Amino acid sequence: MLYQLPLGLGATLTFISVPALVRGAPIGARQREWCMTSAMEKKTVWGVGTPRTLRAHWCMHELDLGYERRPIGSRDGGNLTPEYTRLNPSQKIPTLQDGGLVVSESAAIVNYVTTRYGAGKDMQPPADPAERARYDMWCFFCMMELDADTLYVIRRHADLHSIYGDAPNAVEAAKECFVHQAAAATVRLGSGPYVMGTRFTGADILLTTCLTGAKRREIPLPEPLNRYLELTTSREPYRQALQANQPPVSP
Ligand SMILES: N[C@@H](CCC(=O)N[C@@H](CS)C(=O)NCC(=O)O)C(=O)O
Repeated sequence: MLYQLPLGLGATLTFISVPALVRGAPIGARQREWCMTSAMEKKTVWGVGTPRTLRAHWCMHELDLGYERRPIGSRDGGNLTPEYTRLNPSQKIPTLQDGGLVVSESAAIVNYVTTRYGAGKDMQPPADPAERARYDMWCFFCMMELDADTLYVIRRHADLHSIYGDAPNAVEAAKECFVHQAAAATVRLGSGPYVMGTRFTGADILLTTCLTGAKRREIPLPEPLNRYLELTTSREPYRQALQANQPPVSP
């Protein structure tokens, strides 16, 4: 078992439990590296201006992690440079660098950051396998059913139709699909208030950023999801992340 002790100023001391050492549990090279690395390591978030980049900024702000911001956009060529392509060959944003570690995929970033640094704020994904399954269900549901399968189809074939082609039927079907899946989310959320119950987790970052995307496209949401959004988007770290996610003002 690993424990994290916040030391203030963003530093965290990580140590392994005495019983594990007494039992002679082998500490793998990765785990040792994990133990030795502190929250003081340089962190960089690449990417601004989209709900997917917002996820990365939001989890960093929730956990008060200092980081450098590299404000590249998805359509300004910043994602196509050799420097960025070396970090993320898919040339998509966001990407996180944490010391020597590079993580892409917005949900993976949220889950990495909250797993590694979330203990102090009770934001770690659950350790219990059944609870973890419920947490994973939310994460994959948000990424597949609400994001890739619906919002991103709308993004490509409505907002970016000049690049990806007009597909009005696909856009309409994606909107209907979102409405259907939002109804499922409402049932699963129950009385919440957060997706995992009383504590705010990375899964809430994923759900919120999908729901705000739907609202921007005027997809109607059930009232409980509107109330949920009021709760999650009134968090100070969300507001800070919105600022951090702003593209640079052109001269
Ligand atoms: N599954 C990825 C999707 C990332 C993604 O699609 N990013 C868009 C901006 S929202 C992008 O970089 N698009 C550039 C392109 O398609 O060329 C994630 O969640 O991080």
